[in-house]
Amino acid sequence: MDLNQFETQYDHLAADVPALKRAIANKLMYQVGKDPISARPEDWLQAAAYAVRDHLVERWMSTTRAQYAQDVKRVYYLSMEFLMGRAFGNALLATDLLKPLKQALSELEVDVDALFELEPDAALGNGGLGRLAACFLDSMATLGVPGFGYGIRYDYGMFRQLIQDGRQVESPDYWLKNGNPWEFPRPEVTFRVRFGGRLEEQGSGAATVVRWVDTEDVLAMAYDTIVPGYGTLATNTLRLWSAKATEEMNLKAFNQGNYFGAVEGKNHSENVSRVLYPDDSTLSGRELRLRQEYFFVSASVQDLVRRYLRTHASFERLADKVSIHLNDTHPVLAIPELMRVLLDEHRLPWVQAWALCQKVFSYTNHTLMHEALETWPIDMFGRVLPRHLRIIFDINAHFLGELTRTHGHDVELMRRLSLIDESGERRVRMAYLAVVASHSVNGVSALHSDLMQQSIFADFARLWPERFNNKTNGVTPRRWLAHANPGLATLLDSRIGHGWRRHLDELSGLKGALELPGFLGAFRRVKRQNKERLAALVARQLGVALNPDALFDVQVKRIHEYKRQLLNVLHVITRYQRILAHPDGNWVPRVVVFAGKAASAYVMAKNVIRLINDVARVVNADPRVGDKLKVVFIPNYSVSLAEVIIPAADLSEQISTAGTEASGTGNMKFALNGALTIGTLDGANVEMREHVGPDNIFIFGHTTPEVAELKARGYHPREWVEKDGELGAALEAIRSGVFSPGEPDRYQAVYDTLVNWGDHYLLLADYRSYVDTQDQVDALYRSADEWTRKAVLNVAGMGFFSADRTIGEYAQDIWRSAPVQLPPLRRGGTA
Ligand code: GPQ
Repeated sequence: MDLNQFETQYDHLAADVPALKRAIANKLMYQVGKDPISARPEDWLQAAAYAVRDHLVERWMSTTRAQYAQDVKRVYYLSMEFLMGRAFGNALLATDLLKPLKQALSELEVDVDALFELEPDAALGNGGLGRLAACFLDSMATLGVPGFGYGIRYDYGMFRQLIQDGRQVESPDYWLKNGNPWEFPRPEVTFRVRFGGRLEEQGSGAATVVRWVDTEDVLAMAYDTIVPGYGTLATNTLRLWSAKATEEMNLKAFNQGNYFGAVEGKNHSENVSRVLYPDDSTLSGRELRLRQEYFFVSASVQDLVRRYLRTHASFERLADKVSIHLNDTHPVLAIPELMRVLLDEHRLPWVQAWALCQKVFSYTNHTLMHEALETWPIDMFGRVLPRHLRIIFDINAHFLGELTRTHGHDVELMRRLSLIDESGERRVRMAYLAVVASHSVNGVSALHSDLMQQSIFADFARLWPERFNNKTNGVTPRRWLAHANPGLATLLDSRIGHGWRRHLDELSGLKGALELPGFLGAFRRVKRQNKERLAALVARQLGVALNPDALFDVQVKRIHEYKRQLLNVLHVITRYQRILAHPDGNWVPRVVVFAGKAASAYVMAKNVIRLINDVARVVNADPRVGDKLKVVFIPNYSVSLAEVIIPAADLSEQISTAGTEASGTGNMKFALNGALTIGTLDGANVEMREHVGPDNIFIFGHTTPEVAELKARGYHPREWVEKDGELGAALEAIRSGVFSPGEPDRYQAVYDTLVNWGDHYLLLADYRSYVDTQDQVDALYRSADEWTRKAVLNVAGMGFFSADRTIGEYAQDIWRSAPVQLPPLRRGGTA
């Protein structure tokens, strides 16, 4: 085909205001099908989104063409979760269209800011793990890494959280109800995914052929979303799979006479992509979850093998052209699935297929917490995926055979390392399968990667030390600074230039700005404006008036016992009690902000949400307190809410028990936006302290070895209560119903968890050090310039925590992939 005819005929998209106005009006009428006279804001939003999307399409096509022409190595990032948030602002950043688009819309008499607020978040993830995947997509595109995201197009994303009478109520998030202008449906890209059935064997020994028959099938249909890079032509693809009933299912519906019954069956098979499991860092263990995991990895593996075979005649070069990265264990079934495709469909010998797997796969671990480590009962597994269970048994037999050759017949070692847990109900250990099949296993912060090799994977780390490595997490500066904090972005541009968006290390240039006249004041004014923006949101949503001069102390993240929101609450109560004791004291006014969702079945986390709301109600209504202390729980924490909350924070709470938070990424976003951190030496806090300097971060509490020692010695929470009057008083207020006068024993279980049932996460042992450190926070806040200096030094030290740095390391050390070569981006968006 003569591609030039397209080049010459295509009317290059103009980015000036009149052209954008024409484009938007055009989309409104011919794509959305609305008369401007009756168009709703939602219709204008769609029209504007289509108009902006057009500016990415040419880049997308030239990137894909270049990838093929250069036969690059492709990186497939498999993840059950992509917590993307809104797409519009990000596309405007990439295309540099924010200003002209605003102008165009206002000339069309559309309220621009209200428009952006109408876009639903793509909330296809729970928290840190899913948001990390989204930041990584952004960085892969920006660096030109030929990266594909593969995941599930859930009809319902993370639930919407309502707070009713102080309690969390979940409501479904049907984010697709107005259509999704950012996706391209690909009905022609559809794969058959098989479940159930039984195995038939022919032949024996090495020549055995296994056939998987009588399966119940589902179709996986692709939906593509453009992932724009920043400051580059390079764009990547996020391909999400949606379940569709097979033709047989449709025919059955037609022929059987039992129309409704058959359509029900069709609905049933389409349930596999219906809803995101809202469990963060816990294994749900449900069969539908296992089906979801297999559904999306099967479609992805079939798709990437087909793409490889388009340009290669054999599998010889597979490992030079393909990397498959497993984001935690959720996509680990890709391993037996690739084995199945190579063995059963392409008849490769076992040894060759297995060698390819080990070169292609790499795996990231995101937690050491026992309740999150995936294992599946053999019975269920065998019913849903009999062929894959057989392959896993074979992998295990080869692995244990090899172990015996190298380490002798050590039964205890085999029991510990086996892919099958034989203690009790037999279960498949998904994390072990990932380690055995991958050439690289990484943790997400220096501390976590060390602990991972000392704890859950200790035996494997002794066996294959070269396989284990660290890749400290990072966040994208485009969304989390340029987009979320335009005020700070403008100030940075004026002092250190524009380059930090792609080279975050350039933030270190801020150190030189510290002494410039007016800089600290300008920095403070930006923070103050962001606090006003958040205060307006809180006034609107909760009817609580916040004083923007107060210290904004913020903890936003999933509600989890190990993250210790309750420790924060204990401090709030202590502060409240101190204020009541000395109402005329010279208090530093504080606003304590909480937000976060609890898994729907996590009773203790839901209790914590209710307690926060009860404490807030009592404190905020107490006339003796006034502006000295305000407490708010902002409902429905999400990416788009984080974009408003984080830039407004003075103090960032990162207070998990040392050794429990794998990395954290919120911690990085706060510091990047000029908040000081109060935190434990946990996860990436450890490295943040090194990068911002120990004088510019508030560290408290037991360290990881101290936690271990305390537990080994025998931890008795009651002893810690008895020696600390303020701690006793705070706990007693919770227990006796000060915050739930209508139901005084409402928080008996919360109290018991801490005082009588072991205080598993050592809140009481860290309380004193935490509260004393909070006093130091107050003292520093009294000297505005000193505080601001430290805040600036936090921003200046955050260069390392760019997801671009992280992805650069993955590309170099793990994937060994080179960037696609493209002409530089010219203004106007084309090559
Ligand atoms: N994380 Cl295993 C999740 O958000 N969900 C999960 O299911 C698991 C981990 C988080 C982890 O708790 C954070 O410390 C990390 O910063 C984040 O993954 C990304 O690595």
